[in-house]
Amino acid sequence: MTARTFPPPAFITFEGGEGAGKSTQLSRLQPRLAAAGVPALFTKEPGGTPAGEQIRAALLDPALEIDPLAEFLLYSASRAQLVRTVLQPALARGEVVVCDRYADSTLAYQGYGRGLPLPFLRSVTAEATGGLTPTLSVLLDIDPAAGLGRVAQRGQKDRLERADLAFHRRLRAGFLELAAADPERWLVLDATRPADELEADIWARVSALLAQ
Ligand code: Z5A
Repeated sequence: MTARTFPPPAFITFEGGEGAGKSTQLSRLQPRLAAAGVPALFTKEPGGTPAGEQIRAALLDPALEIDPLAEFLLYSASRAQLVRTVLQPALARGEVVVCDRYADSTLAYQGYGRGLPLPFLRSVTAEATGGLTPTLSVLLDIDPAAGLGRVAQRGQKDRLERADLAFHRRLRAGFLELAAADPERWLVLDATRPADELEADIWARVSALLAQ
């Protein structure tokens, strides 16, 4: 019997503003990978570990005022824990890792959004990630007014959803700039298109990556 050869480990991230449809597309990618027999680990940032979930609760608590530098370091702490205890071990086991947000969210939100210097963010992020960079990043791009409109029905807003529209416009422009600087890594999709079409485009790119 011929041994089954699995694709090489790949690290795929989903990025975008609020309400862009990341969770929707992640929940569609998961069964497709499973049906293809690809061992995959799905996780998210901030969070994905017991320590990270506690950090997440603080970061998204609307009652807490958190200084931008402290906020950045908390995202980095959650990421350092996730990379070392979850992502690297899964990749070492040969699994495909799919993460809802990763370091590019830091550059977009804390850099372009909050105004912290990008070289400083990149330097600390390189330490936190140990240099682990995504193979593929899917950017679901949406006008912030539309994205925030989609999530408005959810009730109480978290700390970042309460930030003003100008903040969300800056981070959207940031994501687009990051993607334009590294087109090989990024798949940029218009997130206002029907979810079925987006799912098909994402699967086409992911299956091509796994076939390489
Ligand atoms: N953050 C940061 O600042 N720095 C960092 O380094 C990191 C994160 C890692 C995490 O929040 C917060 O942390 C986030 C950035 C910040 N900001 N905030 N707030 P989160 O994990 O709670 O939330 P999120 O990542 O922003 O996800 P979200 O708001 O839940 O949105 P989503 O997952 O992208 O969307 P969705 O839940 O799939 O869809 C939203 C709605 O749109 C829902 O009703 C869907 O049915 C609908 N939808 C989805 N797709 C479509 C299409 N194609 N057409 C029409 N309607 C659609």
